[in-house]
Amino acid sequence: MTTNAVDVHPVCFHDAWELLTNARTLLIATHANPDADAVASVLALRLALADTTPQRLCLTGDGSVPGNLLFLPDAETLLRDLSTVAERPDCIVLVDCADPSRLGPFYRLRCDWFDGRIPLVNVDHHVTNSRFGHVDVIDSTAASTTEILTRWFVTLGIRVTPAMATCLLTGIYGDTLSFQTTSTTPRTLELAALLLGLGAEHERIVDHLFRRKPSSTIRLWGAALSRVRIEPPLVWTEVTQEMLRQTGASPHEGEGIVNFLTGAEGTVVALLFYEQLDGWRVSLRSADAAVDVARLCQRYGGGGHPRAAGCRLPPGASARRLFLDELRHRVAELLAEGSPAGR
Ligand SMILES: [Mn+2]
Repeated sequence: MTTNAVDVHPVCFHDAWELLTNARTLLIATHANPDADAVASVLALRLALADTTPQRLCLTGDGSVPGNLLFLPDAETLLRDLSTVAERPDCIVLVDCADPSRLGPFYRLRCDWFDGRIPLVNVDHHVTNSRFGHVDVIDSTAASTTEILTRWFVTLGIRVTPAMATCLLTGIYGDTLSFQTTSTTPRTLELAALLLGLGAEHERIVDHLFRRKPSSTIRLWGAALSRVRIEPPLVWTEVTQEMLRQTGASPHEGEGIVNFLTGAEGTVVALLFYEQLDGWRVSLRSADAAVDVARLCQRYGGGGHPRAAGCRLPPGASARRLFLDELRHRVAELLAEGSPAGR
């Protein structure tokens, strides 16, 4: 196994494991609008702790699990009705969360659990992570949170079952879009190979993440792609509440659209605006290393990764237009600053 200077220190792995295994009741949670890495991280950690920590409450911040992830081991048993959570856990582990507020509805419901009195383990790979844990298991060079979990288990000699391997590889496949993202490193590929060797179900993962799709997804993509605006260096479209109603799709079915738009001829940043009840959720992708969209999003209270990030905007077309105008200026500046030889 390759190691390098940015590895999580083994002491962190030990400290975090000790906290989790000494807990009587443990909450394992991830962000709202969960993606494959988020759900898979919760499930892998739940399985890893099966023998040591019998009482594990597992949930996503909004109680949702995308339908294409229900093939994962016991995914259907994640808690759906967040209001039924009563008992205070004596330890919490958040996975794939740059900040506890990323839990969304659950954070608002139980914000007193995150005031520092309950020991908190923070396992994440977002460069914008606010290091809020009592133990932070953070590596922003990891391609996914499950990549960190895999290294954690390997380092401590925790047995990785085929079911765990399927979860862990699913997170890597999801966050790297099948090893396409620049976050994919030799270590990512080595760990993926290791997980395949441990019995991860490759065919099922690829099938559920990248092939199967409901017909509502096709209709939603059709509607969103028909509204694409190519305004170099930006390309953008939207998923409105009206489009969701007309196509019968749920919001997460639009998640891949922004990746599809990335790299459109003449453009550098792709954006997808999701209409929410309280404004817009914006998802951004950069096709150029000189443009760090996580930093651009931080100016609006958002964050993420250099090439894939998000933020929120107030409702209305004018807020969106202002954002697009400012973004166009910033991107042009960044491109002018970047090395001309690089393009
Ligand atoms: Mn992730």
